Amino acid sequence: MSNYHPLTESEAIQIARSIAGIFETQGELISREIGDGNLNLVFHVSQPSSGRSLIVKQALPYAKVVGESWPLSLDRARIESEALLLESRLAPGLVPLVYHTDHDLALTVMEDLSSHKIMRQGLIDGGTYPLFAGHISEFLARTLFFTSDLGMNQQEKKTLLGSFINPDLCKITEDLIFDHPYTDADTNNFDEHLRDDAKQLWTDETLHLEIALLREKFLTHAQALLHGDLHTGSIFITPESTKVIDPEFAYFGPIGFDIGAVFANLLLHFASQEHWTTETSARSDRRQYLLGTISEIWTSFESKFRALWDEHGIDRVAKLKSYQDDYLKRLLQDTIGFTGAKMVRRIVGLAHVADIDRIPDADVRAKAQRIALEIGKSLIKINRQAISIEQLIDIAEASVQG
Ligand code: SR1
Ligand code: MG
Repeated sequence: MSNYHPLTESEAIQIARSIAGIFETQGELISREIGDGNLNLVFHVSQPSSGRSLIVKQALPYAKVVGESWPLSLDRARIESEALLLESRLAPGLVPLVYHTDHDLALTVMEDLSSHKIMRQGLIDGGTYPLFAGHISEFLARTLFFTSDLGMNQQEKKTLLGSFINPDLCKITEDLIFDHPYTDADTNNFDEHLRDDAKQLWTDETLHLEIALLREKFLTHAQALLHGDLHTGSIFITPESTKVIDPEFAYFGPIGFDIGAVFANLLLHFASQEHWTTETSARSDRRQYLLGTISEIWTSFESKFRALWDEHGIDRVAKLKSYQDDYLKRLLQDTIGFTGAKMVRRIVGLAHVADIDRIPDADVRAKAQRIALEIGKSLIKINRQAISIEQLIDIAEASVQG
């Protein structure tokens, strides 16, 4: 019989107190529910007298953003904690430490990263993160390579895949990214000034074909264990440090989906510069910084992934240089397609991004939204022809010229 119930703040304190080695025995603990995401409760538990703190994250049995009418499996909390533990082995220092898990209560107790900022907010505040490209490319290359058939025993991979069957959370992605934006769905959510733009999405058959192909990849291509929701709200950051959080959407899927999530959110921020940077040359510099970061992430990811393959590749058949080249070309194409799909959904679909939604002036917001839509649609349309990351950069640059 499950012991599950949503925690109160005082229960969060009790659980936090039971974790050895964090708090001093004497000294009051304070708990605050700080969850601002779409799905979970997040308690920040601190001890003012010692300055110590931790996070208790608990899954709710429904999507908080919609309400109890949208039930969600609590198993995602187990998936999240197991993904965090695996990622911390594969990419040490790039995820929060896990102190304790309780699958019945669907909770994970973990390191408090309040010294960091959520990257989306950091970017909105004008932050620059010179080490980010190196950190995230390391995270991506190592977690994705070592859970793929290239870097992991293929029978063990099949067994591991069984622990990351994540139907409810995959369904959210299948619907909200690869279906609803392309039809007049009830869940869609867009400013009325975008109605004609949305209608175009609903009737564009060229786009629909590419989305169907990307959706098929998401449904069937169990290439590696993905984070599954790697937007800039799933990254805690400082100029020196990067920590990837929230892998509750983890499942075995196409590698390009994770890389595309990072690129899409950098490009959404690129589009939002219509508002956040007003002076023309500063705006152009900021945009070059974002595009430079994307370029560096791809280049570093590719060279790290190739180096891991050369050093740790487990498969004789996969040693062929021409196979490696072909695999990386397909990863780039998938990345570009998923980048586009993840941009479009944030403009017309259910869940948006603060970078754009917080633009107060409707005309400026509309301009940013249309830049994002244009980039997104173009990337989706060219994905299968792409041979270089420069094509993504050119499309982004063209969207703000003239
Ligand atoms: C109902 S959940 C909406 C979105 O929030 C998450 O962060 C995922 O991106 C999901 O699609
Ligand atoms: Mg999340």
